[in-house]
Amino acid sequence: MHKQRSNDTIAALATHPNRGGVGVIRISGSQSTSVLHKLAPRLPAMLPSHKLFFTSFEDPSGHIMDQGFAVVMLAPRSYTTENVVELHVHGGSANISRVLRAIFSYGVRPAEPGEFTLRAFLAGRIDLTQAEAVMDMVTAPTEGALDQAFTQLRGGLADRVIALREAALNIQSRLEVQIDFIDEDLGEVLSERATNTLRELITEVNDLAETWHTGSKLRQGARVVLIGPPNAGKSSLFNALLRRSRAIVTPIPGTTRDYLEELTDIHGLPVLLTDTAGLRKETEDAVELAGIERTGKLASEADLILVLTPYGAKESAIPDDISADKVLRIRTKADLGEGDVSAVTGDGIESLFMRIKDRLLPSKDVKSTQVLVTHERHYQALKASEQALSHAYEASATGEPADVVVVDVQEAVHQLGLIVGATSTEDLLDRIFGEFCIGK
Ligand SMILES: Nc1nc2c(ncn2[C@@H]2O[C@H](COP(=O)(O)OP(=O)(O)OP(=O)(O)O)[C@@H](O)[C@H]2O)c(=O)[nH]1
Ligand SMILES: [Mg+2]
Repeated sequence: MHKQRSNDTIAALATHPNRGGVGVIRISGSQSTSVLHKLAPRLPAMLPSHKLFFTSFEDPSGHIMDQGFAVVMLAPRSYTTENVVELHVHGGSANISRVLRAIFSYGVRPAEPGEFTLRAFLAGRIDLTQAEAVMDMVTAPTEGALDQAFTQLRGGLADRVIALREAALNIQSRLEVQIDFIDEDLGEVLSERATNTLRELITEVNDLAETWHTGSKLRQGARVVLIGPPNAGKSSLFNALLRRSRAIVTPIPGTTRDYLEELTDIHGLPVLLTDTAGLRKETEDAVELAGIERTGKLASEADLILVLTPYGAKESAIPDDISADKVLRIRTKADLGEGDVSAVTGDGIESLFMRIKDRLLPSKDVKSTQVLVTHERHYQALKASEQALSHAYEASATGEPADVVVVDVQEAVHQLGLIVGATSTEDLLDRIFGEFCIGK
């Protein structure tokens, strides 16, 4: 995808077409300023950097298309570190297409998804975790997710990973020195020190890796499924948790046939909430049976399953294949008697939000601005480096020679380097930047 890593000039709309009064078009590359002067010939020839100018924009035939603002950001003080021009034009899609067409007619090519950010990464202005955070900033569904993205964008995770990689590199170079050592005694002292440092490093890598269980839920959201017998009040509670009337509620058992999914925000945590068809064994209704089958599948994929039992009924059965540690039992219809929540009065809803959040985020008191691992890619690389370091530790503790131990330490350095992009492959970059939207 990013085969041409050349210095050609690229352009794209950076905002969403038709969704705003203003559309921002970004041009990056050595030709960007000369293209601006073709588009806006009335601008002074020498434009100061980082200053906004009001101007009109012309197509190649000299016809005035639009008027708006233009700003030049000269290298290296720009997003990509190249010469960048940004145009603020009217945001309609017809207008934007026409201005872009004029830009492309001057030899500029359309930017690929994530290509501006890729250039910022290749120029060393940001590392890979920061590049990934750019996209997270754009897609974050809740403020909690947003805080995490911003922490990562400012280099919170990169700093931690770089420090771990430095520590591993230190051990590696100590081992490399040792390989050439003739003096056996000094070699042994070094080896003992390396073993101790390895043990500390393994703990640190593991501590960071384990924050993924919280971080992934903050970024991607958690799945919470409501199950229970017909008429248990699932759809009513679903609506109460969403704070709006989304699902149909009736006194007729079997009202919900298919499942309903909605994203909600529980104290900053994005939660995909699912209302399901009531579970009853004796039904012969084909639609209801299909719904019940789906409920089982949804429950098996959920992070948390709310099992509802209405006031006065005997405890609802839990399907066999559901693990107990994912279950939170709730007594509904508390306005009629003893219970946890009432969808009618709203009693117990706030404390249910807290209970759901506590169950989903295993580490209590986690601040959303704390450094957490939010991407599976980072988690996998941390785990791989932890494993390599553990191998090295065992080899070192059992007196293996330095040239054996060093191989695993090198692997750990490599894995940590993949996270920040100190080492990267074309494949990896394509995978990461291919998920970006155009214009970022
Ligand atoms: N008093 C009282 N009634 C409730 C409460 N929650 C639900 N109900 C009533 O119970 C009946 C069933 O509610 P639903 O929310 O449709 O139940 P459900 O579990 O989704 O039922 P199915 O979709 O048929 O499986 C309706 O008549 C609701 O008005 C509650 O908290 N208090
Ligand atoms: Mg229902």
